[in-house]
Amino acid sequence: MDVCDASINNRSIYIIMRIIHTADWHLGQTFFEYDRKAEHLQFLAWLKHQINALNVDLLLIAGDVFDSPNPSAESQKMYYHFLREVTTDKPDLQIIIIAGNHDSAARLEAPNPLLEDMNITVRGVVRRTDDGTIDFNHLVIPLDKGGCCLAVPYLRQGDYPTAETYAQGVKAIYEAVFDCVKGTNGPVVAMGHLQATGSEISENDRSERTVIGGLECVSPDSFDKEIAYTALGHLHRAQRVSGRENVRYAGAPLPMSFAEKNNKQGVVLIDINESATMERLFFDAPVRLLSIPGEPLPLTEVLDAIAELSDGEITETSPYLEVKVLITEPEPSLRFQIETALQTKNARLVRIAAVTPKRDTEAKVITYDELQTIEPMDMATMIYKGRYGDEMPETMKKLLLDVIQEIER
Ligand SMILES: [Mn+2]
Repeated sequence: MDVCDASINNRSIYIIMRIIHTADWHLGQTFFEYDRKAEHLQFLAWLKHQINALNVDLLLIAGDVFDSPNPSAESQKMYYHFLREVTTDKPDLQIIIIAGNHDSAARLEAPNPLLEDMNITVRGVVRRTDDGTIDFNHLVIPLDKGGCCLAVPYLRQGDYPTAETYAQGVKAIYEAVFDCVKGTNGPVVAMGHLQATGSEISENDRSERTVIGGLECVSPDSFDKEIAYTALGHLHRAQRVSGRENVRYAGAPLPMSFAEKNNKQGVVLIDINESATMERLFFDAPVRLLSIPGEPLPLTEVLDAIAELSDGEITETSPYLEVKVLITEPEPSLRFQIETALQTKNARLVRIAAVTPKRDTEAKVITYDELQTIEPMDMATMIYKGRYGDEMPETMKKLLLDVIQEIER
């Protein structure tokens, strides 16, 4: 467990408040073709248990509740069911939710008239007053235990004051919203769905970039030093930002891609007293992500690695499997051989990553004139070498030559 302390500068704080910060649920996400409903339900049940067992006062959900702006009826049911149950079990719980870039801001806010009766507030849309100025006060939510929350949702262009860059616009809105609460009593907490400078994404993995989406980096200076805790969403790896203990990403509760397989998932528990104390609560994701072998290896060795996996019936908790194969020549039956080897195994194949060896990247430039005169056989051997890093095998050369001669005749 990592427990840290961050003193809250000079604000007179005498209230004790216990917060859980979570984000990036991505309800409705499918992992490759697999539905993750069962995993999400387990997380929500675990979260509900934590809230009750730890007597939490405030739940902050920092965006990307849903994976899609148009969530399925099933995903919405899961979400409302959770909200209903958790507030029934614990009527004094306050919940604040902001929209992320995956959510539809307006859709997430639509049930507010009903949710507000349950002490749940959703902020998705940045409102403007009749004269066109941003309604900063609307983003300030008073907290039951005293103090307030700056509930700033994911910001789209036009949501922030005029600025040269996105990052400057975001900074300006946080400063303006903080100005609204300056001098008031009680702790201030902030929320955001953004990418902060000095934060790390899991790995240089294209799939994660696709899931989180690239946002322009926002300086952590945007969050005033007097803010007791800033609850961020968007990055799936739990972390503090730029060494500031009290500016954090809770991380996603489920790994969203193989790049995240070594992350620890969970939520952050924050106690606000004279200082803010943070502790991570870990959720053991019910489905493991397996990636074999450690490094891409030729197919025969990959098949050996598959043979070592445990046998068993496929259930909804069987691991998701990625298989990494080093390809040095065309292997048309690759998928078939892998699937056959997996037949009795307790693992669900979701991806075959076929990797070709590192090769000279000096691509030979061919002029148009050369293209007119190049022999088909030379073209084929060149492309083969470029793709597999090796000479084309003699048997293949011979077969190809037969075909070429057949055509020429
Ligand atoms: Mn996001």
